[in-house]
This record gives sequence, C-alpha cells and structure tokens, in this order.
Amino acid sequence: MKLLRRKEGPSLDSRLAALLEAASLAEGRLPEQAVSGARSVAERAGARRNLSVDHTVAALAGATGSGKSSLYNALAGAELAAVGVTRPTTSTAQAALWDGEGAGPLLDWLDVPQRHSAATAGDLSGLILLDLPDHDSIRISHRLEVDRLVELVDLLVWVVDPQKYADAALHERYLRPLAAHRDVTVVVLNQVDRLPAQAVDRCLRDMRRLLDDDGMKGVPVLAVSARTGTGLPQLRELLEDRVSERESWSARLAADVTTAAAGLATAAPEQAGPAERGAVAGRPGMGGALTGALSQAAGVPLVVEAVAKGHRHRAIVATGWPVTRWLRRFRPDPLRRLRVDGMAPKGTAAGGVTGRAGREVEG
Ligand SMILES: Nc1nc2c(ncn2[C@@H]2O[C@H](COP(=O)(O)OP(=O)(O)OP(=O)(O)O)[C@@H](O)[C@H]2O)c(=O)[nH]1
Ligand SMILES: [Mg+2]
Repeated sequence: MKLLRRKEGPSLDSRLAALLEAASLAEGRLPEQAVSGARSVAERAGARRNLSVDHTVAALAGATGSGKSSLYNALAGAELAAVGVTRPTTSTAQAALWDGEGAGPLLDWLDVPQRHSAATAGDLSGLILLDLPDHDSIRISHRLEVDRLVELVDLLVWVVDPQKYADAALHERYLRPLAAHRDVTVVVLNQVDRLPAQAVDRCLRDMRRLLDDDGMKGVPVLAVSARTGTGLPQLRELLEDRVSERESWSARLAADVTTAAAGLATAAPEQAGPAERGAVAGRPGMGGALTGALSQAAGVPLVVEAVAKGHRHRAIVATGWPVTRWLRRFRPDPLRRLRVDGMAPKGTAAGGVTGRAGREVEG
C-alpha cells in the first residue's frame, strides 16, 4: 500500500520559513499561546529534519489491551515487550530497531532509552517501531508519554480492538485533531480471531465510516490478529513501503506546519467578529503579509476562509486537555479545506546490518 500521492507543492523548508514569518508577524496581534505554539512546531520540525531521515519512526498507539505489545513482539519476531493480563501493562515506550545504525541521536531526541534490535530481517531496514503505553490510561504518566510521542513520531499506527474501536477517547482526542496527518496514519483492527468473518467486515466498515467522520478518509485499515498472525504480512508490507519511501517524516512535518498555520489563522482575538477577523487576515500591510505567510505555510490560499470560520472553533480551542491543547485549536473543519500539497526533500538510502533478537543496541 502506497502513501496517498499528492501533487508537488512548496518545499517543507519554504513552508517552515513562512510559518516562522507568520509567527513573527502575529506577535502582539494574536494570542501569545498561538504564536508560541506555531514557533514550537517550527522548532520541532527543524530538529527532526536534522536527525536521521533514513529512519522511519512508527508508533503503535491505542487503548490498553488492544494488543500493541503483542503486535510489537510479532513484528519484531521476539518477546521484547511484556504482554499482560492485568491492565495497563506497558508504562514507558520502548523501541525495536531494524538496522539501527545511526539512529542514536534520533532516539535520544525522542527520549526513548529502551532499545532492542528486531529479530526479523528483510525490507524493514530503517524502521524504528515504538510500543507505547495506553492513551486512555488510568495513569496520567502513561497518557503524558503517549501525547509526547504522538507529537514527534513519523508514522502513527493506531491499534484498536473490536470492543473499543469506536471509543470517543480515540476519535475526539486524537484522530479528529490529527486529520491533517492522515497520510501518516494507519489503523489496525487487532484481535480479529475473536470475531466471525461477517463481524470482521462489519467492524471494518464501521471503522471506515468513523474515520471518514474524523476527516481521515483514505487511511488504511487492516484487520489483523497478533495471536494467529492473520493480516500480519499485509501490515509488514505496508510498513516496508513506508520505510522504503522515506517520506513519512516529511509528510508528518508538512501536516504539523499546516495544522500550526490553521491554528494561527483561527486564533484571532476573542472579541473580534467575523468581519474584524477577516480584516486581520485580509487587509493590506501587516494583515495581508500575515495572510500571505500563513497561506504559504499551509501550502494553500484557503487560510483566509479558515480565519472567517474561526469563531466556530474558539469554544473548542479554549477547552481540552493541556498537553494536546495545541492540537485542539485545529479541529478538522478548517483543516478539511486545507489540503496539504507540500512534500519535503527525500532522504538518502540506508544501509547496514540487521541486529539480533532482544539484543540491546547502542544508539
Ligand atoms: N485473542 C487475541 N488476544 C490478543 C491479541 N492480541 C493481544 N491479545 C491479548 O490481549 C491482551 C493484551 O495484550 P497486550 O499486547 O498486552 O496489549 P497492550 O495494548 O500492549 O496493552 P497495554 O500495555 O496495557 O496498553 C493479552 O492478554 C494478549 O494476549 C489477538 O490478536 N487476539
Ligand atoms: Mg503494552
């Protein structure tokens, strides 16, 4: 399965520069939180692009008991992570590396000290697979770890199970705010061995419908069983494609920049009505320059429209869990109109050796 192809747009570099310019122009005009949010996105993007682009960081995320650690072990070909009956089991992220040579600084930046070499060879060379704690955890530290890494990884693999695939915690707190990230999102329906065949199809159809509603149209949804191995070859193939393309990192950053630009565009002062908001974005001088920079950062000229609609999103912006508040500013409605075109320069080919099962590797 290939990355959804989009036509070439402005480079990631130019979009990052435009975002920084927009942040400068917005200084003192738009709320400080929105300005600093955009700056931190630009900083994060700058940091990631200076680290290994030969490696693709994919995270297995999802609710407790969905089977993240089981899938992690199945893909790595070794019992690297504890799989538990008592919930929640995983408390800190760990990484499995397929050819981890040169990945040390990237893993340091991710702050994932627990690293292993995967036991399976083949075309996954360059993959860094993270097993995350549960996003819906009763433990706050688990949720913080998930949110921290969801902001940083290149590819998000959401592992759902037949009981919890429709949970609001997943759709409202993660998938909808990350609608612009659909090119770097994959959904895995695990534990299909527990369902009769017709129920699997029904579940998949329902999940696709929910994803469409989330603004995640076209995101791959795979039916798998970590227990029986059903669907694992397809999941492995998908990961192989993403790893060999080496585009996930730049697609992720492009989506971040789009989201941040939309966030600035919808952050006009609380007291401003639609007309005034339009003036902020559209009038000549500083406002026009800001509009231009935001459009350039987003890769489309539709930011003005998002600004005009911004008041609808303000109530949501004001609420939300602090860690994901920067995402909360970007509910999907304006983002659905902000089609991402820009893809960043590609990385160079990776080489090297595949490590042994369960061996801790130095970064
Ligand atoms: N029947 C079935 N059981 C599964 C499958 N995958 C995982 N399990 C079981 O589900 C339970 C939870 O699996 P884990 O892999 O620990 O789940 P997790 O998502 O890592 O859970 P946390 O670490 O708590 O977030 C274990 O008892 C697994 O054996 C599957 O595909 N089919
Ligand atoms: Mg686990």
